[in-house]
Amino acid sequence: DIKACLFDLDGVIVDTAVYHYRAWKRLANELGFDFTEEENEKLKGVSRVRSLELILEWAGITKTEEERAELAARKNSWYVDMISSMQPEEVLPGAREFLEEVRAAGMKTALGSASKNSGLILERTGLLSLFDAIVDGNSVTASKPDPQVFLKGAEALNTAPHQCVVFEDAVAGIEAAKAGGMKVVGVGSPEILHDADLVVKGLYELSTDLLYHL
Ligand code: B16
Ligand code: MG
Repeated sequence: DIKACLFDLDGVIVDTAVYHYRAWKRLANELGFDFTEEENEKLKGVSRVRSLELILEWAGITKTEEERAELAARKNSWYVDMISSMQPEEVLPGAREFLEEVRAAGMKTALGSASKNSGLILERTGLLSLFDAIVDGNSVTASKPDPQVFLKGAEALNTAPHQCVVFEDAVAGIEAAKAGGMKVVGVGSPEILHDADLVVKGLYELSTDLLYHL
């Protein structure tokens, strides 16, 4: 039986990827280079520190650890500026409704995100009260595909991993869920997310009875 649902944030609940992209692009442009939208895809679900390392690698640029910390902080200040004015309307189609349905069916909910800004995003979009636990970039030491973020979520909800379903848009997140012994629903394209137990285009396609067939 499924007792808990663990949700990724960016790409599943909200589309903050566009804001991440704008802020990283501005940083890259200030440093005198650019990166493609295709490269940007590789930053989804990846931590802030690792994202910067990848962008610098693509540009063939080396920076000291201290410089990297300053650059990541600069990008984050622009990103935080943008998400500070997010609105409840920016929640992806069906996400709020699905969270409500899951809770009404007696299941617990947790967030499992790489972001250190998840609290602000959930507050701005009015979703905070729909989560029983929040596990995000502030509480993990290993990033997806490591299962830590989801294992901590299961633990916070007092639920065994095999009784949890993870909702994820990133390949690394699907791997993390599988490594943690959980069921996983991919949100996005079936060609990319083929290791998931089920793939949907968005949470609007789901209802709780589909979860019992996973
Ligand atoms: P922050 P998720 C991830 O969110 C984003 O997909 C990724 O692009 C970002 O770098 C990461 O959060 C860290 O975000 O800079 O706010 O700590 O998909 O894991 O919810
Ligand atoms: Mg994501």
